Amino acid sequence: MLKNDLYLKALAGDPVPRPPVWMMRQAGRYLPSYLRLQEKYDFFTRCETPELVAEITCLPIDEIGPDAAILFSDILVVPRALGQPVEMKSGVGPVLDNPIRTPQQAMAMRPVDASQALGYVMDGIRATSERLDNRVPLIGFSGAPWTLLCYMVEGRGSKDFSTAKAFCYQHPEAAKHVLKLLTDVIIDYLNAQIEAGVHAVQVFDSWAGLLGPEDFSSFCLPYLQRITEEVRGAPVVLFAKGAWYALELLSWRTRAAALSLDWTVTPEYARQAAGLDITLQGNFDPSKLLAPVGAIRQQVRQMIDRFGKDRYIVNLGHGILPNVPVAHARAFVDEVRGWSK
Ligand code: 1CP
Repeated sequence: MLKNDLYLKALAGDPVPRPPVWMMRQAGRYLPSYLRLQEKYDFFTRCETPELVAEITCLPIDEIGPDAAILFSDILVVPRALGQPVEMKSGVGPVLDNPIRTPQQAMAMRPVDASQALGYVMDGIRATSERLDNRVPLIGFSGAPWTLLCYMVEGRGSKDFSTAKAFCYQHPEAAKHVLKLLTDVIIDYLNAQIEAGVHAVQVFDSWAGLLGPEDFSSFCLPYLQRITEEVRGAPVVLFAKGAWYALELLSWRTRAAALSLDWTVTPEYARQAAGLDITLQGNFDPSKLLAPVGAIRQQVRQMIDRFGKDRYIVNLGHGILPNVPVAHARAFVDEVRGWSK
């Protein structure tokens, strides 16, 4: 039995004494204890070694105290499993081999058995569950098809992913072949994570906002719909960053338990667009964790007052920044833990 099930209660829409809190990318680069491990092991060694996955996933639980843990891994393990080696270059970010640049390359792609090819993630989940010892729920995750396609075509991070977008506009059939293949693999991957013990899964569509509403409906929505329909046994949270215009569609046309919000929408707008039957998560501007602690605490209280305590999960609007002082992250979480009406 979980000792703290606030996060799962909020996802189910059950009333809670206070909203749960966790931070996107909470296991990463702002924690000195993480940076020490970063010096010792390269990135994918950290992702592939169950004991390291368990240790890193639990760092913020021990040091900061959020109400959920997110598995230490990366969205780019999926392109890697599909045969595109990925290198994490310091100061540059991810660089992928053999980017998809022709329709022939796209059509030649074949799916893999995710539970086998990504078996090390499932081993990491089992090791993490043991170490967490039911203190808080464990969140599994995947990149969304669109966001993974962005990296697989562009070959690296980008501000506009214009090579990836050009590929979709020039070769929509080939792009959709890749999106469908990714969707199949992601569904198997998330189901395998659930079987291995995660309590909920989050789908990161970090680059959804690069598309306008029509292209979102063609390159993102159908695949997100299928994921929420075919992932079984745990709630699915969708984070379509920047796609504020799609909140209504995502709420009504998918089976997501929750929508994660970036900081460009007000609580009132998000609630009105999404309706009352879905949980909302977010949406503190990650840069505001650089404000003085007193201001952070005050704005967190205001955010909860505006979203309301139920059907709400306190989080950032995107990943925590590397230059956030640990004390500020702690103040953010603390303020929520001490909240009462
Ligand atoms: O060596 C390092 O520590 C590199 C930094 C790092 C870390 C800590 C990367 C490289 N990935 C991760 C872990 C990670 N990535 C987690 C684990 C949980 C946690 O840290 O708490 C998660 C959930 C992710 C998800 C992820 N990776 C996303 C989606 C969320 C988001 O931030 O939008 C994306 C887009 C990535 C790609 C990626 N991996 C790493 C970097 C620097 C990037 C972004 C590159 C870019 O800007 O395009």
